[in-house]
Formats: sequence, C-alpha cells, structure tokens
Amino acid sequence: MKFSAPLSLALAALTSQAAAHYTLPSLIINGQVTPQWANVRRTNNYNSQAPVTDVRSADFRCYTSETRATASTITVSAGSQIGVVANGNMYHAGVINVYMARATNGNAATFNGDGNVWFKVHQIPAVTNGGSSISWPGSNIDRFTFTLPRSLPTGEYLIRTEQIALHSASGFAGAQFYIACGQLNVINGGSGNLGPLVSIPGVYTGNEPGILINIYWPIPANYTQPGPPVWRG
Ligand SMILES: *[C@@H]1O[C@H](CO)[C@@H](O)[C@H](O)[C@H]1NC(C)=O
Ligand SMILES: [Cu+2]
Repeated sequence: MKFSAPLSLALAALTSQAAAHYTLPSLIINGQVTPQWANVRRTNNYNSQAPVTDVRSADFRCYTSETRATASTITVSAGSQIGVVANGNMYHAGVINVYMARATNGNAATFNGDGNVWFKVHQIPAVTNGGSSISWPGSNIDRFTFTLPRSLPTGEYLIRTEQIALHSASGFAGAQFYIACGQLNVINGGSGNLGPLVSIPGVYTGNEPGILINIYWPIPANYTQPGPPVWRG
C-alpha cells in the first residue's frame, strides 16, 4: 500500500480547502500586535480570504487593486524584532517570504512599490530530509517573528509578506499566495547596502521548483525557496 500515505495527505489537503483561508492583517511591533488593517494595507480578500495565484498580476504585489487601501505607517527601530500575524491558523502546507522596499519617495503611505526595489528580509523554507520526509515550519502557525538588520537604513518602507501554500501546486498557477503589505518608518538605522533587489511582480515566473511542485509524492528530496537570498545587513 505504498500509495496510501500520499493519497490520504492529498485528500486531507482537498478537505481543508473547504474551510476558510486566511489574511495577514497585523504586524508585531515593540511586542504589540497591531490592530487588523491599521498598519497593513487592507487587501482585496479581507472578506473572501481568497489567495492570489497569478504571480505576474498587479495584485501579486500588495493585493489592493479593489480596496486601493493605504495604512498608517508605524515606527520601528532597525535591529528590533518584528512579526507578522495572520487572522487565523495558516494551515496550508507552505513556506513564507518577507520582502521590504524602501519608499523612493520617502513616504510609505503613497509609495506604490514600482521598480527593482524589493529585497528579502526573512524566509521560512521547507525542511527536507533527502526524500524521506518534508515539513513546513511556515505552516500551522498564526504568527512569526524575526529581527530587522541593524544596518537597515533609516527611512520609510513597505513590508510585504507572502505565505505560499503548496497543497495544490503540482500544476502551473496552483500555488496559493497569501499576501499583504505593511508600512514601516525605520529609525536608528545603519548604512547597509540593500539587495539583491527584485521587482514584484517580476520576481517569479511560476515555474520555480519551489512554486510548481508536488509536495506529496514522491516526497521532495530538497526544496528550493523561491526568490533571492535574504539580505542579512
Ligand atoms: C532539488 O535539487 C535539484 C538539483 O539542484 C533541482 O534541480 C530541483 O529543482 C530541486 N527541487 C526542488 C523541489 O527545489
Ligand atoms: Cu486556502
């Protein structure tokens, strides 16, 4: 019965799709969870909670084409721990990336994130074991934290989180992206050289081995996190 394990996993994934999905409406700043959609731009799916699946669409950036939302910008020191909070358990098997873009106009509230301006500040990849198991530290959590580099330059930024749900990612555009953009005013910064810089959309084609992937069978022997390496300052 060598197919029973992956089959039951696949069935579990199908059943859980009937449940509500999730959004990413809050940050953790100075240890406090921010009110929903206060410092994060309200996304189109704030009701439906539906994901983005087209990595080339304009909504792949901040998912605000319908809400046209801006948020209020929250101040945080470089070098401090921050976090992202979902409105529920991020139960889909998947991975997480957090990107930031320095507001080239100096104002995160009016910055639209155009151009080659995005760098990765955090990621939570899959954990593989040569094909015997795969696990998802970025899944079945409702929040995560990480530390902003001390050398992050002072200035205003967009901070964009994506949880990439991979339960039905074996066909093109099957991966589901749960996305939201917050607005940060970084103080006490340093003189780091941000990069590598990418554009969003543009950073992915949808054919990446970590996006177009059957996570069930055969169990992937390795996992390649989508996007550029994390900027460590
Ligand atoms: C695993 O590594 C191989 C060799 O580098 C690569 O071709 C493949 O795309 C990787 N698989 C995943 C799922 O990242
Ligand atoms: Cu879902």
